[in-house]
Amino acid sequence: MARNKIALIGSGMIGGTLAHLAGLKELGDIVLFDIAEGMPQGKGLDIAQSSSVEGFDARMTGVNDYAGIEGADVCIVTAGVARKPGMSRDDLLGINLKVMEQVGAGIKKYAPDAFVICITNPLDAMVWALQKFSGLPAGKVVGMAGVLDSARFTHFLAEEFNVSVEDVTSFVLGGHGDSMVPLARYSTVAGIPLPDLVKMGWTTKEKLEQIIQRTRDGGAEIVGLLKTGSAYYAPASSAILMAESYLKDKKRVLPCAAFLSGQYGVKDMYVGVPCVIGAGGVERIIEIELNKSEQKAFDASVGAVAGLCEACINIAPNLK
Ligand code: A3D
Repeated sequence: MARNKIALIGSGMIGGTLAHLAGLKELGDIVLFDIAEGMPQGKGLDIAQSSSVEGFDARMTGVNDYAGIEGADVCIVTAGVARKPGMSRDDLLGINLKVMEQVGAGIKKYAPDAFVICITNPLDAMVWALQKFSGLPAGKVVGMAGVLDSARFTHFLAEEFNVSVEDVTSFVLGGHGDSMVPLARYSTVAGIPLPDLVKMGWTTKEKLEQIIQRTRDGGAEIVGLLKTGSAYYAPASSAILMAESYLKDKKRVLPCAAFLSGQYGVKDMYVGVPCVIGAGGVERIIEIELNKSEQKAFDASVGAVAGLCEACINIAPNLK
């Protein structure tokens, strides 16, 4: 059987890390695409030279022409600009929307059968625009955000409880970042929900609130420390998990920005919800019942995403 082909559209900090991880996991042959000449070629060559040391077989190719992504099974999109200190994700909207138009056209022409994972910010609006620009089926275009947000939540919870990250499951809904909705009652340590752990004295309500806020601000905390860009290791790991679930038909249940056509009462928008990712793309969207306060937080998150989509339509009326 021929190897899968994975196209990385944008070969910056996340793109390079994606290539390295996809190689280490032998997910397929990798094409790094970027508008910067020489950079995807250089990164591809560097990673390819690590393969003999690490012992993996994957062809790494760098290209500046969309023809190079032809026939890709998976496209992971990070093209655009990342945040600098003081910038919000939404400040990136105007610039990255134009980038999504080019990327969408490239995927439509050369990789119309691919499973597309968008990472470019502001995520929920960019994945929505990318699906429209590319014309691919909505179930084959998803946004990566929830896996990262829940990875951050899980990490902080494991630190608080001094237990293995493997025994913590966390559950987030809604838009990426500031408006995300962590669901404490569905987040567990070895199956024990967080509210029970508060009752058992493992932590306090106040500490839990602090952890939730730190999770919401997780991206900004790293931007503030790095000063020159945003997080890339954990975002890359998160997108690779989604790609692997698709390529291996693992049917993992992962929080993704998925196209909603009435689920949760939302239509024609991408919002973070739990999805089953398998060979069919987004095979199922899981609708859970929300209590009053969760519903209020979810509605606020949906409102924030709707505002971003409106801003996109003002710039590109053809998105309507
Ligand atoms: P960076 O290292 O700047 O890489 C972006 C790359 O895109 C650069 O190499 C550019 O040359 C390239 N690029 C710019 N315009 C185009 C174009 N028109 N066509 C093709 N390539 C182009 O950024 P990064 O890798 O750190 O981050 C990439 C994106 O991911 C940014 O928008 C971030 O805000 C976003 N991001 C999202 C998350 C989520 O959880 C959703 C997390 C972290 C970063």
